[in-house]
Amino acid sequence: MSNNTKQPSLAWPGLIRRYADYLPVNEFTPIVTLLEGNTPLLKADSLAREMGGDIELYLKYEGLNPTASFKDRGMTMAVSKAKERGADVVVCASTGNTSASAAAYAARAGLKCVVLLPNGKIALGKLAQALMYGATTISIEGNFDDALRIVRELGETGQVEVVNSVNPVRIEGQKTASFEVVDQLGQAPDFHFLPVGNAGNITAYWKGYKEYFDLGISSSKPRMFGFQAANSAPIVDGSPIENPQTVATAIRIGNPASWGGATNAVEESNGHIGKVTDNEILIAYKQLAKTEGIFAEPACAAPLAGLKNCLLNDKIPEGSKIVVTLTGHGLKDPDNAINEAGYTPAVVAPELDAVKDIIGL
Ligand code: AN7
Repeated sequence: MSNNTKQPSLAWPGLIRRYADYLPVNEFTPIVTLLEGNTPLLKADSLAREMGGDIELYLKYEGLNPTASFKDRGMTMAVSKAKERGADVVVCASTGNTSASAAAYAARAGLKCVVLLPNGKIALGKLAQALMYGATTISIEGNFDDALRIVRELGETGQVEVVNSVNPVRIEGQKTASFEVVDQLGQAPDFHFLPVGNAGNITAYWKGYKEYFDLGISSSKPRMFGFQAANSAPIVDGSPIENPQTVATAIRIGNPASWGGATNAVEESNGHIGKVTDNEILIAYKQLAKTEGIFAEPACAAPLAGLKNCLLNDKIPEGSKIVVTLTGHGLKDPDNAINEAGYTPAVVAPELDAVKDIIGL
């Protein structure tokens, strides 16, 4: 694999080319990319102060990927490998973001894409993406876990390529987020917080941190702290949940495929897996946007709410460097945004004085 030395030095080549040495690709892999990765790591001093923590807080803003979620990291790998193997059709089950990403990368690769979605529980922006990118969209009268079960069965026919994170190359792509955090910070953080749904991402982050450590690129590894929504918290509660519910539809998952990966990350890193209520999620969701000017979808607020609770319980030593992954963009879910922010515009005559009255000038 060449590192594409012809690129001008400032051009980001996409994460496969950037991290090719650490990924299962070779010179014959057809790289399907939308130049994903290289997302900002934003220092969040105001939010840290509001949370009452004497901490160094950084936000890894994955909403700035090409389809506006972290899923693009795994999908550039999954679709590239599918193309390398000569697949014609990629298939996934999804709470929304995986389907948006799979549909985009399949379109880019000229492959067919089929997505299975839990009927009525998909944020509007994600559905719009899957439709616009031309995926065949099937609504399952059930939840994500039902959809994933069917996708696994489809995979066993050998006629389609499954691009859920049960496909190990998805995890390979997603681990590059940890590489970026270390490259951006100059070291690993003390703690890494993230939301947990199907548990692929916490598995991938931990793999990435371990690999950079084993290669001597970083000299420490973070403690991994994952958060589920209270009524969709099978790992915290210790058994699968038949009918998971949460306002954070991205993580409305009752039987995570990478359950073992998550518990392993938590055990090996001396980490923690916790749960937060929908009310705590919605408070943190609004607080992030108002305090930092960063709009992330509700699932991203789960680790922020979790961090607040950890600070209240004195679980975090003073001065700790903490990274929180904001996994998806706020525009994905306009319904929750408008419901939470409230939309009660002052409707006035089209005159300067009327507007000045409202402003109080
Ligand atoms: C914004 O799209 O499972 O624990 O089907 O969209 O790796 O599952 C999405 C998950 C966190 C949880 N934040 O990550 C799907 C899907 C956002 C997400 C998660 C998801 P995992």
